[in-house]
Amino acid sequence: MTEYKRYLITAALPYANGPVHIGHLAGVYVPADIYVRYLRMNKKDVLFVCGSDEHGVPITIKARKEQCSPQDIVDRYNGIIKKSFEDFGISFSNYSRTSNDLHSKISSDFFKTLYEKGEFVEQTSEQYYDEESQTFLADRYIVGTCPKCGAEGAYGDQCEKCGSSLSPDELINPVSKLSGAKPIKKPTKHWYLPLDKYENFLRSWILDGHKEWKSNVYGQCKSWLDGGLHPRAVSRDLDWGVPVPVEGAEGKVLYVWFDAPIGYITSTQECSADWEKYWKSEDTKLVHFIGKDNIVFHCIVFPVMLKAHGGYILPENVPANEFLNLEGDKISTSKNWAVWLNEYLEDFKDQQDTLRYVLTANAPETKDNDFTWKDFQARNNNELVAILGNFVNRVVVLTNKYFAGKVPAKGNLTDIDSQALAAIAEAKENISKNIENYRFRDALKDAMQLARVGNKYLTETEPWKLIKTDESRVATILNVCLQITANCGILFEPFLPFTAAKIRTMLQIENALWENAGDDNIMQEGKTIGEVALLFRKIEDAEVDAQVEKLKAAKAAREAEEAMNAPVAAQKATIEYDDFAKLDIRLGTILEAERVPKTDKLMKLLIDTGIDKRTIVSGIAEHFTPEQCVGRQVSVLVNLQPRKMKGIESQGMILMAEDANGSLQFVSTEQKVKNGSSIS
Ligand code: B3M
Ligand code: ZN
Repeated sequence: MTEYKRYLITAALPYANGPVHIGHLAGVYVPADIYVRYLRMNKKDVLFVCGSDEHGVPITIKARKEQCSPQDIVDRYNGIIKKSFEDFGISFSNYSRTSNDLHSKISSDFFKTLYEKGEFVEQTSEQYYDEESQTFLADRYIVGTCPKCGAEGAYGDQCEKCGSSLSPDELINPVSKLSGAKPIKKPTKHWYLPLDKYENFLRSWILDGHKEWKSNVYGQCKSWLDGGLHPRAVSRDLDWGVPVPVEGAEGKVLYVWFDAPIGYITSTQECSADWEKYWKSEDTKLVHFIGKDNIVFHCIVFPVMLKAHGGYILPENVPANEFLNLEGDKISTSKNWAVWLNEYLEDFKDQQDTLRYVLTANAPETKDNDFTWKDFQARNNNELVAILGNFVNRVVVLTNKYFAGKVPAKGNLTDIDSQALAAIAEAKENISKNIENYRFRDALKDAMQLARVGNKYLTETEPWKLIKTDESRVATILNVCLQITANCGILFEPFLPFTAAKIRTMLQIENALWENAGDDNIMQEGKTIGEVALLFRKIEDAEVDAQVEKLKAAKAAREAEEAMNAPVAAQKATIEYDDFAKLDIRLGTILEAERVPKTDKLMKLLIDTGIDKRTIVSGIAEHFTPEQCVGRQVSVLVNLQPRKMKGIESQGMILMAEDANGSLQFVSTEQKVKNGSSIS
């Protein structure tokens, strides 16, 4: 690895509009933390900065929904996020927030510098405006049909379905997210960063200079560049954000994607008086850990900002990951389909490393991957418990039992011993190489391979059978095992810091320096070890089943909430009284109900209308079972022209309440009413 004097590692600033979930962890924070821990273990000078991204429309939308201020929202989630990162062992040097004063000043000054250098293009253009709520509809305040994939509900800045980034003008049938109204166009002035002017610089910096970047990252940059760059607005008409620091910009703030990456600089300034060295000196290696939806901002927009400003270094690498799905579906904060870190930490106390392990072993490094609770359980029980945990436990217990907790003599090594010991140096070398190349999944496999070798060696040599007859052979075996265990206590540190620390405590190893690993005589004869401690516990079926149920329940609750809040259909055109008077609506009781064969939707009902008993076919079979229908009173439109459905004549129609989601409910009277009573 090229020698750098210092390292500045950034992890994407999470939006403070919800807790952090496993998708964020797998994509950004776990790999970044592995990398940083590895660098620190190699005695590198490292700053690892992050913070909450507290501006932008997702936050103001959430505040509006909860009828509180944006500041309330970011205070709440910044607290939750910060604490859960700490508890999970993400070892930031500093965790800042973009709503603090220092950040306001730094991002404002940054803008001013570009402004004074004449780097912006000022332009007045027609933008969508909601007359009802008197606001311009930036980014997520406007929704419509995606022009690329046709999905409904695409946002003004991005379609979550196909991932395309969009501008509000591209949306088909745009509506205001605030009022549901059709927006009008109104002129407004904004400042644009002319990315197109920097195309040559970007081409030579990325396409020629960074062919080693991950292919997903390089490929996205190339397609942006080949598609042609355009000036990008860096201001918005909003009242939440850093005010645009120039005259004539009242009511305008910096675009969240302008101030957020500057948050990395703020966070660095907060934790180091030497911050300039980290940002301005060519012998610093700057690496941005992000998810794939942030590639354009970190590889194109922010570098152009830094370049236009002057004096700053550029990222050496941007190892973006793909997405992690959950139980086969896309993780979604808005649909409440996620495993939230703060909840995981409550449900699985002291099991941070199990999640770290699963997310790394299954990291979406080269393609989207799926997290399932069954896989989580299997990896915990079959890998962590059965291999690493089992091995370490047996070694510590046997050493305490046979040798009173003292490292026994190595003695004469046979082939099988030497082979097992050889795995130590090999593991160290492979892990180092893979971590340095951002292949954390492979690196973890290499570490696990060492535990596997140890576990297999112990099983094959069976010291418990030899102890009565050949104590010196048992000494050799346990000495070899202790060397492997000790190395696990160091080599697992970047991945499983809680577990590695426990191993080191058991073996009384003081520090976790990378230079100490790879040694097959790290545990010297006569050294005392400590008591055994539990590394991993088995996870039961009931626990993971409960998690799947919890997921489904959370999603259903959100759907119900959305349906409750969805705008109701507009009133229909006015009718004459006579039109209404023609309808004959009666209360009736469902006597019998059965599904119509070979259909999903239709239910055949026999109804006592008070007038007669008649058959009505109704499209309610997806919502109710026949048992739920029988005995219910319903309103029946009795004088509707009879109609044949699937060969059955339906003599009327039952009336039900239908919400925005299309879910149906019986409309019932407070008390039973005589069948045949009319509704008028
Ligand atoms: N908050 C987007 C995200 O969470 C954004 C990252 C900012 S990094 C400067 O996906
Ligand atoms: Zn789309």
